[in-house]
Amino acid sequence: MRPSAALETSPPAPDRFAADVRHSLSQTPRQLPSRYFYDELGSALFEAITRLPWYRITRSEQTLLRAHARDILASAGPLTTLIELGPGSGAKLATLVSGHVQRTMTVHLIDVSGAALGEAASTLARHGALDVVTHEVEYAAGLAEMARQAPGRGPTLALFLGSNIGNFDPPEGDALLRSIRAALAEGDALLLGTDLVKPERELLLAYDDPLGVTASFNRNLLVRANRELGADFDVDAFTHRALWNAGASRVEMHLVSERRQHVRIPASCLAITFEADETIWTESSYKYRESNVRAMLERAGFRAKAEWRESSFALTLAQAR
Ligand code: AVI
Repeated sequence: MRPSAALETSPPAPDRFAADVRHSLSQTPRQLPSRYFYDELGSALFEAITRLPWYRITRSEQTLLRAHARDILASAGPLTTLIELGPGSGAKLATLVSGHVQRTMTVHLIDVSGAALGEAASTLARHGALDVVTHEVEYAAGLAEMARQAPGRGPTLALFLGSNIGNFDPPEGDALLRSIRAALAEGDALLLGTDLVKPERELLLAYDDPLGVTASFNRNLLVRANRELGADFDVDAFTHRALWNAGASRVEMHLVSERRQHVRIPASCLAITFEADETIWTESSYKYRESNVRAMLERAGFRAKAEWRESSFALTLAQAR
């Protein structure tokens, strides 16, 4: 039976989080957007996830960047500009350029989080030869802003690392890669990090770790909704679930209601009855085969030129056609 969702009559709050929660929790199945994981606590929990022995993406990528920085930069050709979407702490870009960049380059960092941009800018400031420009907006808007501000900027390498592409459904991922391509000139390069398909057991341990850090990361969405939207989620009454959807080639994370319960979210003008076992789908993390990565890049106007692999993780350097 379809669970009841009593939508109150007043208009949604102007706040974007409130409006997105209203929209996504009213879908069937119910959802919450994964981009809201990253408040201060969520970012700290994600940082903890990257140190877990079962979550290899970040470590594999750092290993590849450290081992192949010279080759990666050589394949991209002489550069004047770097762009990174979602730079995190700036550690990945610092690893790539460290000791390999002699002349001054401009670096554009794009992220919705001002705190992340501040941290990345100060990490990169320690690498004297970089001029850092930050864009505190969503990726597509940041790319357009960067292209407007620096029209004749010279050879450019864009970076989209950490398999962040995997958190976008394929049509959105294609659209994002197309907007990266639109911001670049023919011959510019893109370095894309993608997590590859691996045995289900390994995938489930990475997204449902024995220490329960990923469970806390997932349930923190409810903590955030309680704090920022005045919601009354009983956080203890929702269980973390990770599953491998082989047909769609993605790990899904859900929050499962342990019992029938009512939740009010005043800022979203929403009151919901969750049935026992009803789920909120909070994240998709797509896993790729190498041929999928090449095809995805082709569709967006790139040609894969070189690839580096470590423990089922790939860095692909592609050139804008
Ligand atoms: C940021 N993103 C690539 C992570 C992933 O693997 O999908 C987010 C994450 N979710 C659970 N663990 C890590």
